[in-house]
Amino acid sequence: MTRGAFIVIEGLDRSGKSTQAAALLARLHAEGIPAALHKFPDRTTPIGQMIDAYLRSEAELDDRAVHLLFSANRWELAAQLNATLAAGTTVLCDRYAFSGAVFSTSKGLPAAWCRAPDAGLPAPDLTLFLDIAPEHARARGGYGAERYENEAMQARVRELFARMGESGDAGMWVTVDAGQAQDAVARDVWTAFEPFARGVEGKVGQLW
Ligand code: T5A
Ligand code: NA
Repeated sequence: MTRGAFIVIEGLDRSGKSTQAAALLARLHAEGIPAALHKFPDRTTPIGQMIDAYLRSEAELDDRAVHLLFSANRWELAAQLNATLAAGTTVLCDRYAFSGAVFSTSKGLPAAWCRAPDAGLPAPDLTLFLDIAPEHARARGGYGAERYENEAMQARVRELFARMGESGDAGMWVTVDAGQAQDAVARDVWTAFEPFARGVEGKVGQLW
């Protein structure tokens, strides 16, 4: 049976993930492909509100505690995500477990510990990594408003994302040059997505 494709969009802060996720969703709808978009962290749930307060520096949380909240924020949507895919709808996720592992590891937590809570989550069929130099991302404005939005952290995150893609644990991983103009990025995103446009055969995988 054909199911929907599970596509994750990852990248540094300000790399254009939300912009590209919205553009891809609009194109899918225009082409008559059923599709839904989720964003992590999902700041609308009670867990997401705790994460939001932490990111805006309105609350302090232990590094491990907030890591587990980010993971729980994915788990609370996992069953719905599987059901949506099974119903034949393509799911786009703006950030996912790769952000979870990479950001907390960048803070100094052990990599294996960081990955453990996300083990068993639905695995994407394709991850699009929007790659941009931190100094280029910063020039887009708004940088510095939230925790982690500083160049030293972003440089570590970029390095760890690159290693994640090379490790093979992340499944199919395509790096897109997010420093280009918006429509050039969208064109590269579509080229990578196109093989999945008619859905996917077989079960959804599991991390990691
Ligand atoms: N995090 C997240 C964890 O630590 N653990 C986890 O498990 C998860 C899921 C918040 C933080 O949480 C961390 C990672 C983050 O530090 P978030 O809510 O996704 O995560 O916040 P950001 O990634 O910071 O979201 P941004 O909105 O900043 O970045 P986007 O979505 O990458 O960028 P976007 O599309 O909003 O664009 C940013 C600006 O650039 C312009 C846009 O118009 C906008 O002004 N722009 C371009 N300009 C020029 N050329 C282009 N090609 C452009 N594309 C977009
Ligand atoms: Na965003």
